[in-house]
Amino acid sequence: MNEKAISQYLSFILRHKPEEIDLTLDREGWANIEDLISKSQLVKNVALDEEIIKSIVSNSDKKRFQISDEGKCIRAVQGHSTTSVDITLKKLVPPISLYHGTAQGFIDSIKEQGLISKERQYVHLTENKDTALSVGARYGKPHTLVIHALEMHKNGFEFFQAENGVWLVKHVPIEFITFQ
Ligand code: HQG
Repeated sequence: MNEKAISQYLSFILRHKPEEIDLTLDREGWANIEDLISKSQLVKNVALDEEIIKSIVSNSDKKRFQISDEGKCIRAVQGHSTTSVDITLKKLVPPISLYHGTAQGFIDSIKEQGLISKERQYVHLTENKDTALSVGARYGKPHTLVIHALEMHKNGFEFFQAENGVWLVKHVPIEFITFQ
């Protein structure tokens, strides 16, 4: 496997399906690195070592992963669907506007329901328009939506920011979305 494939594998295990290799994540999402290496080999025949894991963590364009201070554990900083994880996030006042990247095929449904988190724990928002475009392009013709984040916050919605800067919110009702 090349680094990209290993990064996708780590995202899958650390965000979605740790049970697939019988790995335990704590509430904060941490997994023991030695365990991850031995169980990946045993169950999936995926060959990992500390060096490749640390290289992927530091090269991740979106800073998806974090190594614990003492160097023994790894976690994904956002994007989880597994309900075994509930990361303590910084609750912050958001900027006036944030962006959400989506695809053409979802627009009608978003116009009815607003933004929902689907399988993940949160709706993901970004300060960067280009990031939103590339996130949306994963599912088809991309669309960038403007989210009136500060207005939402004034109306009682809680905003969190993950370690890598991604903004997280549980739901975005339609009245706070501008469709461009
Ligand atoms: C859409 C990536 C229909 C939503 C990125 C999105 C991100 C609706 C898709 C992170 C809807 C869910 C998350 C509604 C939302 N009706 N469709 N009511 N509400 N949607 O992958 O935000 O590269 O779960 O617009 O950088 O695309 O993996 O979420 O298109 O931070 O590290 O449903 O994943 O990071 O898709 O991406 P996802 P997302 P990584």
